[in-house]
Amino acid sequence: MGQTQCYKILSEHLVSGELKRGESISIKIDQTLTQDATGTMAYLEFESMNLDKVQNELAVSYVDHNTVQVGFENADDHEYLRTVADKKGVIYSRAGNGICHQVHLERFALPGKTLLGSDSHTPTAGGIGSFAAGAGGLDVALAMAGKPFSIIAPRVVEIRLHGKLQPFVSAKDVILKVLERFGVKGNVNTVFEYTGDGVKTLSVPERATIANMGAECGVTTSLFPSDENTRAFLKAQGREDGFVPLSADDDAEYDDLFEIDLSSLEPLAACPHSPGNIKPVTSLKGMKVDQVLIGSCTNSSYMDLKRAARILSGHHVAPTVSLGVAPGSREVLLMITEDGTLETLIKAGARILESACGFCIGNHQSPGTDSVSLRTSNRNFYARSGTASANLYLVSPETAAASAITGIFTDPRECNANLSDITMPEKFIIDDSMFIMPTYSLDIKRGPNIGEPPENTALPEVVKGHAVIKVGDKITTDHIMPAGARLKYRSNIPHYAQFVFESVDPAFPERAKAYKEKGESGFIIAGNSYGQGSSREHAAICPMYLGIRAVCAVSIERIHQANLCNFGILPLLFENEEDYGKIEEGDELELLSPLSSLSSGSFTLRDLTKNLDIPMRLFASEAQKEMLRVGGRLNEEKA
Ligand code: MIC
Ligand code: SF4
Repeated sequence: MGQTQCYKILSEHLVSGELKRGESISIKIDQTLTQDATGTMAYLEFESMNLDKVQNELAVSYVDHNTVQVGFENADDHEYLRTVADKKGVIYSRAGNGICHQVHLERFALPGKTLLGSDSHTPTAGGIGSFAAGAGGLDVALAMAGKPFSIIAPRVVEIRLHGKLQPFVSAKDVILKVLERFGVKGNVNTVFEYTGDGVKTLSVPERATIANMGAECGVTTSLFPSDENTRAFLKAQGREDGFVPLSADDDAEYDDLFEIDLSSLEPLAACPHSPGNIKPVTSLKGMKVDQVLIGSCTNSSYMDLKRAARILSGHHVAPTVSLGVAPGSREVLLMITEDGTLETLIKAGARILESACGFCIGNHQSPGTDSVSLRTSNRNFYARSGTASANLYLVSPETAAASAITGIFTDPRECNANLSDITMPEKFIIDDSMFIMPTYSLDIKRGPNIGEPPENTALPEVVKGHAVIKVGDKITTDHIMPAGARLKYRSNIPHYAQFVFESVDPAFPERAKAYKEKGESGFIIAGNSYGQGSSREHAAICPMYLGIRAVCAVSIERIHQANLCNFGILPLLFENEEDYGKIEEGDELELLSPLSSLSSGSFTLRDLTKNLDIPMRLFASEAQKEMLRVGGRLNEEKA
């Protein structure tokens, strides 16, 4: 039987375990990336491992998430990141250089390599044929320490592309189609592998858009073959020597197949408040639009901006619309400056934003009350924009630009612009001057906002307390740990912990702390797909800091499950889904014999208020059980 591309890369990187679907395996990580919002914690964790320098092939630290710098905290974070990178042998990508995934694709990602990043959209590099996964900061710190990364050998779903996209229909519409089919839950331990004759009609940046939003389905990663288009992209980036051809064998066996005829696709939109809530743009036509934002790691490449500008050319943004454009990288900004695209955007009334995450993470550009915001980004979770009442629609740059002109949701196929000559350039403008190479000599600077990596205690013999909160389905890490205005506290856990579940129940932190002070263990009760979205390990660290010892859920997403184990919080799943409905917030709960249950993986949750015994299953590998016993991975490393 032939091999999938995924299993080819995995077998070359296998360190332990049997490469069989569903088995626990560990793989060697070649490259790592961090970004500032998860990076400070990752480097504090790396420092606690007492190694002189990073041990993996290439480690890059990007500053892209929080560059707003209201107050001293962000700037202090950046100084810590710059100096710790220098000391430990990490390349530092300065603020202004662009969004980690876009820049990594341009300058470092390579076919056949493994990449682990402390950001859930790290799979963007799957567009160039890297096996690229997102993880919590601690897992990335361990990879920088040369330790292998553990995953479940995934199911591989073939997504076979046929034909060619019609004008004004783009890569974003392809991934929205995939999201329509697979949704945002139930795809854990899965890899999407793109095949078929349609693949060769897509350039690497377009493939990257598709691979980027596989994260919204919850897959481990997405992969495109490495072919002549990959070679052309690497050549245009002056990196052709990194090219290797790579694809699945013709007789590779997949676990599932989804076929897409690219030529029959139409413009789509993900509607509030989930990237999986897909509708055709034709069904939304005419809806008033207040804000349009083009950018983010999904759609901020040179061609994305050029197509948007071509549609905007000769027009002006509607008086009722605010249009913002954030180029994905300094390279993209240089390219659009040189060829006049920037001028077209400015003349059309666009507000040019910094090459950074910015609006996508709710750092700025919060829309008005009850407004409609069209964005080319990848997440429209409730309250992520900073305005809870706003309605966010995720669309292609073409749909965004067309709607910015009219002020209403507009099908871009109604535009009369000609986009047919917009193709990937043969040469990009290469300027690496915003990367700082390590000298191993600087003293590490720590401002007052930089704390210590927090530690948990070993699993106690008695785990008893209250259901501190009960939440429903699809609780995202944005619900658990808000970013936006709170992002600047990422390096200060006691302060950041005051905002856990802010948009769901602002009284949660006080309640959790009060129980903790009485010596109790806290419980979170959750529905399906708990912890979807970001890789932020703060969604485990801060609840841990507030005394949470167990999350009892119907299902938990992959990265969040790993983060819970890394910080000693038990991820428990209901054996019988209907038991979720029997527990109420405030119920007194106890886990019977937690230490022996940890070994067997079968727990009994006693609801002392309701006088009920509820069977629970531990969602953890053998290696994770050990972390849970000692109170987290850092304790394990120190032992
Ligand atoms: C996101 O898009 O949600 C983020 C912000 O990039 C996160 C990382 C973070 O919370 O710092 C992610 O995707 O992992
Ligand atoms: Fe940044 Fe948004 Fe991409 Fe996350 S999804 S890395 S916040 S641009």
